[in-house]
Amino acid sequence: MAYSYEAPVSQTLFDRASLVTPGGVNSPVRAFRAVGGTPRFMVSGTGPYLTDADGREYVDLVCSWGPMILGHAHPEVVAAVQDAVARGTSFGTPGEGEVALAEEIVARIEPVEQVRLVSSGTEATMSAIRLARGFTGRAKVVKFAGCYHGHVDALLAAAGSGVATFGLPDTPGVTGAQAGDTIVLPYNDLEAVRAAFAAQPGEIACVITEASPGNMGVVPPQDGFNAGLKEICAAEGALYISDEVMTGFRTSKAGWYGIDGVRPDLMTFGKVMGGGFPAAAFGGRADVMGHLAPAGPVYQAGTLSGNPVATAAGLAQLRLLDDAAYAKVDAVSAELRSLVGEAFGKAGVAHTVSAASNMFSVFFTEEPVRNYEDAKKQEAFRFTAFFHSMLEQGVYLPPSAFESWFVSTAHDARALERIAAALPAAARAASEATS
Ligand code: KE4
Repeated sequence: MAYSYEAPVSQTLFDRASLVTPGGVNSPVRAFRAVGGTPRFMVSGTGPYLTDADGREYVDLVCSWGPMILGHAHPEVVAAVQDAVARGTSFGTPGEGEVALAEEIVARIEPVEQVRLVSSGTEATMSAIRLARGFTGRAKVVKFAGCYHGHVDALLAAAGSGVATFGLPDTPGVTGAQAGDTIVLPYNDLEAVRAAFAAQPGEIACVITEASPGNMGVVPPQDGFNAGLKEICAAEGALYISDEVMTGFRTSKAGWYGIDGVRPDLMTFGKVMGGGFPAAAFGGRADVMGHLAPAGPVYQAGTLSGNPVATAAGLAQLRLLDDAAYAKVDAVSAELRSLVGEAFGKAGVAHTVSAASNMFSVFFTEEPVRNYEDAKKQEAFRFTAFFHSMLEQGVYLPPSAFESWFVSTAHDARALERIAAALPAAARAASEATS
């Protein structure tokens, strides 16, 4: 597909990057492989805007995949970082900032009695899985197709042939042994979960789920699903792990837990809690967390865990996220969802705007989307045409139909007007697209 708008400086940078880094990127989704074209190399961000290496400004609807809930370069977050960095960047010792961030998380999220800071969401989920296995003495892990929990070997598994069969490696490099203890089930299917436990009684250490999935597009848990997972895990002696790396501190002050009130045994966090820096966490029941080294036998560690600059950024951001901030993000998301639905409606494009709190995405189908199989049935080629029309008009969407869109408190009327102005032509491009 030829794109009328080229990005010569980004292309030159991409050519350079591709010589020294696989695929030219440090995280695959950034390479635009799902939509084609030249990945935009961004040089700065302010509020709801990003500017690329060719000097083009975009309204940003990725927000660094969730973290930038206050917009880019928020002055109070920048000031907190500048203050911290001037006093040194890493000491490899305990510090007051990591205590304060841990206290902030514990204060906000009642099921989190103790928390351990790490540097990425992947580290958080990997550690939570290990802790669940160490605490229960069991090996098996249940996850759901379409849910992404970072590039953890045990969680890069595809569904086996049947409900209770072992997971299969979903990528080269993950061994059968690493995936073999993972059971991959259809999302929103409690019967499948019950069947898996019945087939392997006493062997499943935990069930891990995105609290409200955003990595297959936004596919919310159906009523009672998360409560059902909690109930089954409690009855079976397994731990219920809610992955709130994406939803945490975004969908409410207490993340998705603040919405459904289902009490996990362990939770994972990332993105928003780092204020744009590498800071993530896992936490939950004190009796479970107490098994973690050095208090207990389950080993886990990290050179930059609780980094003083990262914790300063995360604390500054969380302390600014009061009820008014969440009301603003929710309102911006609701207005944008309405604009998007109206544009696709007028263009006669079959679509579903799927929302979970202020996270949302668009599926190019009007059939219900309850799981990954449903999501894959959409006419994703229409997203490609839509994406590039929006990009050419100065709106930066996630470069995949299977990702969540993100907004911030900084997305003001001017930013929404720029998005609204771009939507009609982009919706028409989606309508005229052919597979
Ligand atoms: P990180 O290791 O990328 O910090 O977090 C992994 C992770 C864990 N759990 C959930 C629910 C997540 O969404 C993620 C990461 N999300 C992706 C966006 N789909 C990050 C973007 C990327 O991979 O570059």
